[in-house]
Amino acid sequence: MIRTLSLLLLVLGAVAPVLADVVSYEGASYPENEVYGWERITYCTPQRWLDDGKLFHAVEIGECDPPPGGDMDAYTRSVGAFDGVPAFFAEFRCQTSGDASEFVGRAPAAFDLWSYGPVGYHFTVAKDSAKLTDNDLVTTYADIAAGIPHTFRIEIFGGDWFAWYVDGVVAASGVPTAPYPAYDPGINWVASAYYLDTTTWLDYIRYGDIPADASGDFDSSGVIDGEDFYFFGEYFSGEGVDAGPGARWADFDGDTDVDCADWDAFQAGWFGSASAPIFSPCFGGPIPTISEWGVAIMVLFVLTAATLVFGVRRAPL
Ligand SMILES: [Ca+2]
Ligand SMILES: [Ca+2]
Ligand SMILES: [Ca+2]
Repeated sequence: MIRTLSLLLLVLGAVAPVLADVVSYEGASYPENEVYGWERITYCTPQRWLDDGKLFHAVEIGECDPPPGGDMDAYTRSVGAFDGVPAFFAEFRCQTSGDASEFVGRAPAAFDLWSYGPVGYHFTVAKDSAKLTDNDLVTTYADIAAGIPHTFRIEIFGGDWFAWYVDGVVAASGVPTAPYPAYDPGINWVASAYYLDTTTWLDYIRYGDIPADASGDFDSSGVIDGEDFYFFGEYFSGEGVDAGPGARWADFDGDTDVDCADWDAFQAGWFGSASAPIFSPCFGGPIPTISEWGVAIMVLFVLTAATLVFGVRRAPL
């Protein structure tokens, strides 16, 4: 009873969703706090701050040792809860001022799916280039436009197939050496300086089971409810705009966009006796922010406390 109550209070105190089969970091607070549960590892004196749902890093060289190598701000956590799942994804959005010459030092920004076995996927991102080193140590580079954020995504189907997407376009694919997640797997986000000072920001990291197409069920919980609502807004693209591979679950009519026609289907499938919340873009207002969303469905969290306890088990805090 005490554990149930403490979990409920933890959820009510948060503005971040706690999901059953997806884990998300949305930049509303620092990753290592009690809601998100990452472990932070730093070297020298990295600076960081939060602004508008994003985690900013400023890393410099020369304050502790002469280069190469300088400030590092790293975050890690296990993804062992997803060992053996048949279809796994990880997706993050970021922007950095760092140069691709920093790649030699695994800088300026890095995202790793690692393990103690033969399989791993390592992303390195600069202002105008991204690099993927897959489990066969094959390296792929992708040019990206400087000065704007980019979305990186990987989908892994056991030991059968993986695909790496940059802004929704396949940049690399192949047959994995072995299934992943497996072999005591983990995930990292790292901002660091090797020869150059850099500013990097992270909008989100999301990973877990790939939700079923056209299901409206982002967290694969079996129902469409408040835990899916925020993400419907996140992937909403508007009529005729391809919402990308991360949004297939919200594209009910299969025409690549997530628009108000999809919203009609989403709310029609809403779970329970209560109506879906108002979704402003389909009623003439702005897209709700995560904090607005958090307040709006707080009552729903109370009513579905038992479901949330199950959710916490699959998304360890
Ligand atoms: Ca964010
Ligand atoms: Ca759901
Ligand atoms: Ca659609």
